[in-house]
Amino acid sequence: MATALHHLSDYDTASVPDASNMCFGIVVAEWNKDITGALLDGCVSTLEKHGALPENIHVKTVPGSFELVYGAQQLCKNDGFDAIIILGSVIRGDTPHFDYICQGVTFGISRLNATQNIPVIFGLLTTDDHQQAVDRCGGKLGNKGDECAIDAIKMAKF
Ligand code: DLZ
Repeated sequence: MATALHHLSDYDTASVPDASNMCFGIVVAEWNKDITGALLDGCVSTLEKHGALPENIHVKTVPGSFELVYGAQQLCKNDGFDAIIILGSVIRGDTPHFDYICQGVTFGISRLNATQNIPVIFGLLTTDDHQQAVDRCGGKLGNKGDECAIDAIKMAKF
């Protein structure tokens, strides 16, 4: 079966606006921190590559991905942000916990996007195993954190 690969090259990176006057909030989960730390590194370096100043990139941590919704909602109250990014990694286990967390975060972030005035970018890796997550946080399938940075800059200019 053919595999659809989504890389940064799928994006129109030539038309990314200058981010030097933009301010970003990032909420990152501690669970699977080897993965989420790499997502964060990619996200911050891509924001800076497009001009964002380090002092305009504000990072908050939450314990697990389920708390990303609360964290993003809190940041939405600060109208100084041009965009908010959530970063997490949920890895399927033996119980339905994975599905509940993924559904909860997806619903919660969708609701924020429909009700708040700041775009919230969805950087949640939802994988069947650890290796699939490694592949997507700077491995052979790129870095979801980089993609989220591009999304955030573009949506800040929407
Ligand atoms: C409990 C839990 C489990 C089993 N798996 C993950 C995971 O793979 N990724 C993640 O970010 N968080 C996980 N958590 C923690 C929940 O997101 C949450 O922190 C707790 O249920 C407390 O609300």
